[in-house]
Amino acid sequence: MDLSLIARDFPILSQTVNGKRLVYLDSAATSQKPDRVLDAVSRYYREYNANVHRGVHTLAGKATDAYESARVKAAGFIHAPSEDNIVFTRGTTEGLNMVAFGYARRKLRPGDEIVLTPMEHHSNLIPWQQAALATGATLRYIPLQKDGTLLWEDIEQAIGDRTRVVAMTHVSNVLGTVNPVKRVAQLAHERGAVMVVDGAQAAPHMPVDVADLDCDFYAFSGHKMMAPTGIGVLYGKRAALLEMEPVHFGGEMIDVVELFSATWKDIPARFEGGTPIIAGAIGLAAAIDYLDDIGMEAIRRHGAALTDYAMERLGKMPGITLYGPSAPRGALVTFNLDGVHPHDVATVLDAEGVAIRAGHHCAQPLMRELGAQSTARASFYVYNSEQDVDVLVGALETAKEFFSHAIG
Ligand code: 7TS
Repeated sequence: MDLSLIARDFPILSQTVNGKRLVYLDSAATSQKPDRVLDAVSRYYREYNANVHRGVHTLAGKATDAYESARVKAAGFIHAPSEDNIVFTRGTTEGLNMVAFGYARRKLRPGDEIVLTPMEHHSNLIPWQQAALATGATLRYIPLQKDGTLLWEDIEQAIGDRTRVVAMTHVSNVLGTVNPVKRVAQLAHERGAVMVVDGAQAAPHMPVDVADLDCDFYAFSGHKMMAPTGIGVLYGKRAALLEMEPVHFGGEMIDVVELFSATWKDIPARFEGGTPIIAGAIGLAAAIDYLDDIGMEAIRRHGAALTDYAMERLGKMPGITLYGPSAPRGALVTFNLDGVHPHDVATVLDAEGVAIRAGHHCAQPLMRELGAQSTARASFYVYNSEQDVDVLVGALETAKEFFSHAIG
């Protein structure tokens, strides 16, 4: 597939913003959606909108088939052994909360340890703080190297006999660091712990094989991989899901209900209380088809090439501080323009039609480690090109000029 033509599939990208061609460099926050996904969602609402699993009428059957085939598709996308390993969620945040509250909180005892890294998104940090508070378990952090990576010796030291959970991001949304989650999962298992992976920034950008990683849980969000907002996936090993309690109780998830008690359906239905995110799952299936047609390995290579190019160009600009390791890394660059607040940088870039994110990126502890209040971040996806990076660099030159009084 010719990647240079892919942007045409995304209607939103053909607009101008502030009189300039829109250069969307904020896909780590949320990706844009191709026609195929928009059409699939629209078709559901226009042609077979119905609730799932409960109606005998034709539309209900069609909707149920589409919803359940999305589960099969999601399983295939991450090489899960079965669709029963796939719980549909609202996104990564909900998936990680389910694990922390439905699984870990039941298992943790005072003195047990939860091992994390300082680069975690708040979604993979606060649920564990809460689980620790509720159970008397303690949090332990693998220290971060200056270049934003983890040392294997530090990982080995942090994961001990009291570790019950290791929760780690696959790819950092700030540093771009790719963590060795397969090796960590192996170590966690040797020490009697479960491995929980935050895949929010990995699943959209590289081939993911949960069977090969051998992690116990893997959570990701549809909206960062071309699907609508409000749909995500929590993968769990069968044994782990069987030990997890539901956190949402109500319709759809029950087997038999008495006045004073109830029993649950099998996994994964027991985790999907209430009317599920039907349109979202259908959109996710269309997004997976679209990504598969391009090929996840091609997407990974494209992101890596653009990131290398951006690192090289930004690295040559005086006054720019870059954060995170060199390759391998996720498809993003995080930086600061010396003496200028990233929000001001982002505002000047916006006037040039360039959309980036500025702030703490939901990783306040990491910002403290980096000694930065906040940072600017440009993130790429398959619809971005080297030309987009050139526009970014040009807009940064404009910002530098604009703020030259501030940076002397
Ligand atoms: N984990 C990581 C590594 C993330 O990057 C994000 C979202 C989440 C979890 C949470 O995902 P959600 O879909 O449940 O919200 N990250 C970002 C970001 O970097 N900018 O905006 C959202």
